[in-house]
Amino acid sequence: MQALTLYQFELCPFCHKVKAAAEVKGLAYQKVEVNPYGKKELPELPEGTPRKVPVVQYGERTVQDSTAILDFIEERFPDKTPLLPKDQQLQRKAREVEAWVDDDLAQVLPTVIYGTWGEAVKAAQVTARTSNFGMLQNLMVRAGGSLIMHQISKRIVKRRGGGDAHEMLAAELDKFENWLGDDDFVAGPSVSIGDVSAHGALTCIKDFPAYAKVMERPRLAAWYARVQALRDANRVVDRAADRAA
Ligand SMILES: N[C@@H](CCC(=O)N[C@@H](CS)C(=O)NCC(=O)O)C(=O)O
Repeated sequence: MQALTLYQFELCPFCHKVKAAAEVKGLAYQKVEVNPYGKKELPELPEGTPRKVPVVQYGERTVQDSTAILDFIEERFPDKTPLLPKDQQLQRKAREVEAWVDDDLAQVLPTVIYGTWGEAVKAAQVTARTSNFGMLQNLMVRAGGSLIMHQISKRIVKRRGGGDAHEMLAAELDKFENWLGDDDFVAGPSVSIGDVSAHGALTCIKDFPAYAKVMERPRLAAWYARVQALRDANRVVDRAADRAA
């Protein structure tokens, strides 16, 4: 199978959603890191559509938006670890969890990555390690990106009524744990788009202190390890083909 090409930012929760889905399904992908200033690496996109990551290319198809991308790969590769439950009620729940990841979890995560100046500096260091850019460009992109994200995080916290970013994340995780209950996966007996969306988004904070808080929750930690095991078992990453930006 030809690899998917994923245009991404390393610390973007929506891009991590796509990586989690591709890995659980056993689809090879190559990453192209996009410079947030100018985003020149992006392929041609239809006029009037947002120039945001993730974007996936597969053959002639270019797909934007993580939810549309997950639908596309599900449609294109239905037999590889199906992520959409056949049961309509379970499917609705899986989609509901995915929508919560997009609208709530992915919004709150930057606030614990970049919320304080200390966290923003740490974020610049983490992304610097994973970058394909040259040294000077890397420094500018990462430090500048962290600065902007720090401002954005302050706005997100304000928009959500203020308060502590880590408490906001805890409230969102409570919601997920309620959905999960004592089950292995969030929408029925098998892994679904709900699980890969939440798992992918949480992967974003793996190198940050907030991750330890997630892992203090036994049921959540067990679920995280369960989905991780599927990603690890099925992953086919075409790392050699990762293109420098
Ligand atoms: N609804 C989109 C959201 C994508 C999104 O917000 N991406 C951010 C990065 S996390 C982005 O590309 N921002 C760049 C910009 O707005 O200029 C999805 O699910 O893919």
